[in-house]
Amino acid sequence: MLRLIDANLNRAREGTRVLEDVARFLLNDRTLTERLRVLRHALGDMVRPLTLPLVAARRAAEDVGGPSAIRAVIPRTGLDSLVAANARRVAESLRVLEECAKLPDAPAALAAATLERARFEIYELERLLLGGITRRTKREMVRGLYVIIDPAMTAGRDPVAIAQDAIAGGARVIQWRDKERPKGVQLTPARRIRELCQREGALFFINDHPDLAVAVDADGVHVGQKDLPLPVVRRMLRLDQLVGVSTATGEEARLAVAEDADYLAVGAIFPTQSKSDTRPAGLETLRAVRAEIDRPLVAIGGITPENVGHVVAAGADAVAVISAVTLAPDVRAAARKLVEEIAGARGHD
Ligand code: TZP
Ligand code: MG
Repeated sequence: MLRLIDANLNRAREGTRVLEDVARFLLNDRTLTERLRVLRHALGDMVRPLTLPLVAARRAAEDVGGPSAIRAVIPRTGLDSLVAANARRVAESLRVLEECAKLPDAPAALAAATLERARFEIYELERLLLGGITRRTKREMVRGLYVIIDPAMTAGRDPVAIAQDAIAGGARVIQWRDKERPKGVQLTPARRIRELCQREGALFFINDHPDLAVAVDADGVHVGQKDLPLPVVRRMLRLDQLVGVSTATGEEARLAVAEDADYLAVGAIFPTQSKSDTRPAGLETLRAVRAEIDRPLVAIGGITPENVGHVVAAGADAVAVISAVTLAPDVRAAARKLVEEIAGARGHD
């Protein structure tokens, strides 16, 4: 029994250590790192009285359940499968230890209740880690042309068709923004655009409404300074959904990052007719925010093919527009022109 306990304890601690390193070095997530560290230490503390007998019983080469058995179940294709494999490794080992703890001749130090709590904690931490990994991957996709579809700004045309043409012209991110109609009415067009985006590999955000973002399974939600605060929005979303935040000053940008926004919109860079209550941010603000913040930055407000080069030069990762695309007579050509100008300003293509 000592060998069984030792082998499973080592597997649980090694797996937790891998998860901890993913949280620390790849996700830079202090909370998750700390929770994993606490769990690993709790296991260590529990079996400290057993250290000598366990080490004396160890025969590492014959340990049960090596990692190869796990690899066969979950192919390693990326960070998410690494996390899933190690979470399983930890959970399985904890389960074996739990069973050992219930045996009549189990060492007194082995506490079944502690082991069960640790196993539930690992299930929860796995969910959080996987959500964090997906968000990190999707953040990288907030680049290039970002088109906001407002059904009141399509020159009478079908907003779904406008989204389709914008994507065909090269838009990589689409946002649904309806300030007028009830959410029940928005559901169908938002769902259809969501499907389009999924098919074409574009990201899809919902403006203002986290509940609608959950309902249509969007990649995330975009909120302004007067919408629900970011931490509240975060709790309403699935763990893998992103939150973008509108900012007009360095201070707002810093706060948004402190609250773990996935990307920041900065604007209005230029005067715009499309929104009445904008605050001027300008290229200077964009440059200043770029200098201190390494989350994706989306410039917004009055951006056209003529001025987009300055916006990219000031450090924008993505460029959000309404009128330059959704009011254009040829939506696809207007999107393509912006995409070409963005690529040209970046110095490639
Ligand atoms: N937020 C800041 S400016 C703006 C929004 C929604 C409007 C952008 O529209 P346009 O037509 O690209 O200037
Ligand atoms: Mg808003």
